[in-house]
Amino acid sequence: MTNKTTSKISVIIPTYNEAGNLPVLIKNIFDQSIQNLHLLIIDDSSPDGTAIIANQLAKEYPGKIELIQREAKLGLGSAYKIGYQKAIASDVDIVVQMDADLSHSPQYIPEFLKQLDNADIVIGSRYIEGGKVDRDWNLLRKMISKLGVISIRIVTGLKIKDVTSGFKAYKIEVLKALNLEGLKCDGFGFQAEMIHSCAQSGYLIKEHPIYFRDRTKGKSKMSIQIILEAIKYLTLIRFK
Ligand SMILES: Nc1nc2c(ncn2[C@@H]2O[C@H](COP(=O)(O)OP(=O)(O)O)[C@@H](O)[C@H]2O)c(=O)[nH]1
Ligand SMILES: [Mg+2]
Repeated sequence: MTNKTTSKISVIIPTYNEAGNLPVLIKNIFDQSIQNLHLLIIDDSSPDGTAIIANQLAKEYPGKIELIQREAKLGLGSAYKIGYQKAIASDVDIVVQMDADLSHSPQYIPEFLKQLDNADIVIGSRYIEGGKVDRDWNLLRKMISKLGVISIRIVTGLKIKDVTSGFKAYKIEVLKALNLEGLKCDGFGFQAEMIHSCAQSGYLIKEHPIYFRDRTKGKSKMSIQIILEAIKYLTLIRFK
């Protein structure tokens, strides 16, 4: 159904304090010269003025960037949901989602789009052959990430290797069919919840190797609350 030359692509980018990263990210995305590609930035009133930067960029790339500004930090999961709903309502064929902190390289977007010819969802994966986490991650950081991924795989029974990746591409049909309101997590658990729902609905999910580079500007919003939330909801899912 999706035709490469005419497909409308929306890249959803949630931001919180990413003023230093956004200009580089956006230039890198448009440097990929992907036809009919639009950006949807969802900013939660970042105190560092990310929205001001986003508005300036929207002027530099007329008609290509839309900014949704929310009045408070309402979380990653709900930012994605708004982005998906917006894409569904605006004739989009393919949704790509990525972080704004340059951990997800736009060079992979064309590769994801190609993979969607034979899949419903593509996951940018750090944990399949060819994928890698930042070479500067120390052993503890690697272990925590791996432990998270493995626990989620055990709890959900998912066969996917990188269940917490936030770099993905979806055919719009998938997002239209999912019960987005039924998703409860707001942090990185949201990624696993989404993939779990997609797998349960029988969609074809492919992993594509990526190199995950650490952010050099700004701070991670990962917190112990986000980890606990993921554990709680995924346990509920398992025993439902
Ligand atoms: N709109 C919005 N974006 C968020 C929120 N929390 C994180 N983000 C963005 O989501 C992406 C991933 O967050 P990040 O802090 O890099 O998480 P990490 O990579 O797991 O450490 C980045 O683009 C953040 O700016 C939030 O509450 N609201
Ligand atoms: Mg990050």
